[in-house]
Amino acid sequence: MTSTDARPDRAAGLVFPPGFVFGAATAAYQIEGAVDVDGRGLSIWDTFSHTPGRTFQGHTGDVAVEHYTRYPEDVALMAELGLSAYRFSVAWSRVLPEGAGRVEQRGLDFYRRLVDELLAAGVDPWLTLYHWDLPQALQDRGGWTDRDTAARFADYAGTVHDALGDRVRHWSTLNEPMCSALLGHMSGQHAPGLRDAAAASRATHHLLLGHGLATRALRDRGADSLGITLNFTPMTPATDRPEDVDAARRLDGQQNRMFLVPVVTGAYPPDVEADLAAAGAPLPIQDGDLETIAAPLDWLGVNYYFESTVQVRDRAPDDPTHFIGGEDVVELDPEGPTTTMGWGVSPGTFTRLLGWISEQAPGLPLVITENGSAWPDEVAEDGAVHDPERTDYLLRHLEAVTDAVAAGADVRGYFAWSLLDNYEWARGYAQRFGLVHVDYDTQRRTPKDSARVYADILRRHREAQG
Ligand code: IFM
Repeated sequence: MTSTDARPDRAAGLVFPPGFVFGAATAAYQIEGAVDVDGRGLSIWDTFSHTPGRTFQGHTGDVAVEHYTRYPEDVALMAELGLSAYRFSVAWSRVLPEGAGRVEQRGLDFYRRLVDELLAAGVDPWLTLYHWDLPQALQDRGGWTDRDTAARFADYAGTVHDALGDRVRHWSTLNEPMCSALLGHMSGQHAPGLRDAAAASRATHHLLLGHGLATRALRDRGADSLGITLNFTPMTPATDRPEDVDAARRLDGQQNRMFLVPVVTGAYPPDVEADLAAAGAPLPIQDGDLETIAAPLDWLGVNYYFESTVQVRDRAPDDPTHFIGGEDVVELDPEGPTTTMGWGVSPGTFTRLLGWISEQAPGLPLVITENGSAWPDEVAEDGAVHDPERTDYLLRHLEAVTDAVAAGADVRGYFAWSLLDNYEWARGYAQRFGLVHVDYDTQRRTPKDSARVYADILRRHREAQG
């Protein structure tokens, strides 16, 4: 039996709880383009992507996939695929071009139009306030290393809710603050491109503080479906040598626990606080911050792609670590097939991760806000995009979710990353994560085979609900 023949059976075996939400996700800078229209201010990603040497072949998000003008076509695609929800982010610098103060109504109007289009198509909007694109004006005042940015983020959250709160129910504060803090300030692989442990530690705390303050601002306005989106990479030691076991503890601390634990318990893990202090980069905690950070949530967004195996070893000098004090640790190349990102495929780890998160955050529903894979997709002679690897990845990870649910995890939804091929940050347009292929010369959209399989799973789920 070929894998194509096997697909319908695998899809039929996937049974999800009643009310389970199925969607796809994107982020503003990765898809919108139109960076200089309707009064949009610059963001740190405009600056970073236009700095020579920072991104693959100098790629920028200037054009991206022109979602800013093509959103009606994209919403129609979502409806065609039967998505019940769409997760997108708002570009802060469209709404507040200087990051604070003057509100640009034309920027808000774009999101009003988008949301109205979604609602008319029967697709529930899930809005993320911050997916890495800090207004450059705030970066010029210190960005996330400056405590004031947390307060500005809460003001921005209130402004967006005042404009869209009547029609958007589901709100996420931050997407993957680990990447903003550590890839942005420690390894410098993301905007703003710093390599400074103290800055990374300060950014970590101020992002989390911003999350807490924004949560309060949204609650004050009546929001009742609020979450934060964290990215998890389980860390396994390569050997049972004590130094490798400790390396896995350290990286797990900063990748996974440093963000989850304060949000759900109101305290940083003591070992992580100690590691950062020992590296000369203590967290700049002030009285009351942790209580703010632990503001109650309605759900936790979980992003999962791959697992990592780590070992104490010399790093190449041109390979900066994401982790504070992690200069002596290497993440090994995965065994087995990898995606074009070089990431391995580990659905079983996903099931175990969801169990672990459920233990850390008892009573908090989980929503898979991102999961997906990049492959070398092309439009075939028959006009279709055959992506058996992505289809297999999707099916295996959906199976992993059902396994986690069967084991007791309270998972309420799944958003595939991504709806469309798009701008993969420093990796540019070379990485295709979409369920829908985009020809970057013509902007033509073509649903891949994986999109059809996903649509089939969603249709079965709807029919099972009656
Ligand atoms: O494209 C990114 C997204 O912006 C955040 N999560 C991971 C994805 C794939 O790298």
